[in-house]
Amino acid sequence: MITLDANPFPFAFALPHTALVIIDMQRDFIEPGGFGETLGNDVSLLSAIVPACAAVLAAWRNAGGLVVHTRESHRPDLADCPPAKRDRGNPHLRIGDVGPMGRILVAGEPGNQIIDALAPVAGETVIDKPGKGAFYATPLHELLRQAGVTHLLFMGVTTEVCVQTSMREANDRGFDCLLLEDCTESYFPAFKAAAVEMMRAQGAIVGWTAPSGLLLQALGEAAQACVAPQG
Ligand code: C5J
Repeated sequence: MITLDANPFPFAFALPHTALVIIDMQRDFIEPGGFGETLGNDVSLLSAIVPACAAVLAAWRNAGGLVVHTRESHRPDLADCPPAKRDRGNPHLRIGDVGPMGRILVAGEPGNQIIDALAPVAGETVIDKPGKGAFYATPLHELLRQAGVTHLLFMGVTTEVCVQTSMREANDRGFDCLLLEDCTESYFPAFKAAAVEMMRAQGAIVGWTAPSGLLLQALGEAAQACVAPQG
């Protein structure tokens, strides 16, 4: 077992039964010219977490942990994008419109790809999700169940939208969830702070939170223990 001195109390997990879930680290949200910017947001806030996410991903891969990436993405005919979603806000480009990185939030378009620094490697699962939650209209629950996963570590964007929705969905499905605080971001810093607080409040009502340094340290110690000579 690995135990992190998390908030509001320690979070213990077994590596073979835990997945790292990386929410929507796709060009549409992180890079200029995508969905995030068309909604009027400063995308540089989100790109600032990429180094911390990359360090966790590298350590988790090194430990042999299961990795799941998600992308917020719609079919080219937008049959899975209801007007209740497409008509929101006042963006200069809506979902499905052609922008500098191809059609906004449409599967297969350049903007829909996960950023190079966190690109999936062979064997990692990529879930295309039409909603904000990673479980809605996707095979994720069944996939995790078949893999014997009981615990989830979350990172990605945005904290109060797709990350929080996915954590709430996961919690309702019986998974113990931890959010890596410095590996998630919002276009609105106050919303990130509030989301982190509300998820771990009331005795981790949605889940735990911890800085990624604690996970990196624990994974390093676990690796050391594996190579240390038996006394
Ligand atoms: C948003 C997301 N913010 N991935 N999507 O629309 O959080």
